[in-house]
Amino acid sequence: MPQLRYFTAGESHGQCLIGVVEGLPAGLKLDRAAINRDLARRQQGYGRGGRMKIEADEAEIVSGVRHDETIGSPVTLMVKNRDFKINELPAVTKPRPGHADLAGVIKYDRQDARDILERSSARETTMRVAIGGVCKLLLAEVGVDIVGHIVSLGTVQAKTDGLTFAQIRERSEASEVRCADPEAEKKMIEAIDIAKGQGDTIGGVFEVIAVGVPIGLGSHVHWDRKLDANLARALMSIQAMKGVEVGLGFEAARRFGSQVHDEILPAQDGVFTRAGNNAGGFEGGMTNGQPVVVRVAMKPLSTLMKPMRSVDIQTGQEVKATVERSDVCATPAAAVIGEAVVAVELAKALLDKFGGDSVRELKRNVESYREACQRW
Ligand code: EPS
Repeated sequence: MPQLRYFTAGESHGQCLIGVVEGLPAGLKLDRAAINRDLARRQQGYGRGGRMKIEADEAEIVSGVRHDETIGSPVTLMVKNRDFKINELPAVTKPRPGHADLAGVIKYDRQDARDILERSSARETTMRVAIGGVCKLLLAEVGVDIVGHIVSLGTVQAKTDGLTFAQIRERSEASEVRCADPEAEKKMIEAIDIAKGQGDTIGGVFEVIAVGVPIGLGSHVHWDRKLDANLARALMSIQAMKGVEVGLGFEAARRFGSQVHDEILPAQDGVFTRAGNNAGGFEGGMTNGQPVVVRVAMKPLSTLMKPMRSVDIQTGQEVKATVERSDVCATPAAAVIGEAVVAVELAKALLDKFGGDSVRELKRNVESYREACQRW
C-alpha cells in the first residue's frame, strides 16, 4: 500500500466537498492561502460559465492539523458549495451525448440522470485541487515546483519552445486562457467566442511541467510502480480527458530513434546531464532528473447550448439532449487540475521512495540521497 492515499466525496450541488488525505508526514506547514490560491485559479479562465460566479471556493481544514502544521494523522479538507440545492433540482431524463448520464443511469439503475451527473461533474476537481495544493506544499519542501499551461485550444497551437519554466509560469498566469503565447491567446479567445456563438463547446491540450524532481521516483521493476503509467492513469481520471502524452509522446512514434533519445553527457554539478528532454523526464518508468513533462487532451464539454440528438429515458422518444448551465471551455481550469493531479502522484512516489514520519525526516532522506547521487 502506498504511504499516501486520498479519497474525495461530495456532489456538485450537495452541501460540500470533502477530501481525506492519509499518510502525510508530520510537521508540514499547511499554508491555507496557497491552497485557496489554487482553488481560485481553478475557477478562472475565459469560457467558464455561471457557476463560477456563484462559488468562491475556500478550503477548511477539519482534521490532522494543529497550529497550522500536520501532526501525522489523516488531514480532512472541506469546501462548502454555495450552490447547495441538490434536492430541489429538476430531473434529467435526456442524457447528453459524451456525458456520464446514459451509461450511469443504466449501470446504477436510476430513473433520473441527476443521480449520476451530480457526482460525475467536474465540480469534484475542486477537492482534487485542494489536495494537490497540500501535496505541492510537501513537494516544495524538497525543491519540486509544478506549472500547468495551455498548449493548444481547438486548432490554435501555442508556441512555447525556448521559454523557461519561470517564463511559462509568469505568462500563463497573466493569460485569460492560461497560455504563455500572447498571439495564440488572442486566437484561442476568438475560438471560444465562436464556439459560444454557435451554442457549442471547445476543448484543448494542457501541459504540466514539474522541475526539481529527484532521479529515481517510480521503478522499472513492476508495472504498477512505473510512475509515468501512474501519472497517465491519474491524468486520464480528470473529467473529459481523452489522451495523455509523456515528453515527445505520439510524435516519438513517427521519428527514428536517433531523433528521439536524449544523449547522455558528462557530469555537471556531479550528475550526468542530458542533451534534451524528449523523454519528458522518464526512462523505464522512473524519473531521470530532467523536468517531468506531460500533455493531456481534453474533449469539448458535453453540455451543448445547441443540444445534440438523444432519447428520453422515460418515454423512449427521440429528443434534444438536456441543456444545463455549463462552461463553453474549461481547459484553462483543467491545467490547474492537472498540476494538482501531478502533485499528488509525485508526492506519493516521493514518500514511497524516501518515507518519513516527519517532514524533517523526509528532507534528511532526500538530501542524503541527492548527495549520494552527486558522488555516484
Ligand atoms: C464545475 C461546476 C459545474 C459546471 C462544470 C464545472 O457546475 P454546474 O453544474 O452547477 O454549472 O460548471 O461542470 C461541467 C461542465 C460538467 O459537465 O459537470 C466546476 O466547479 O468546475
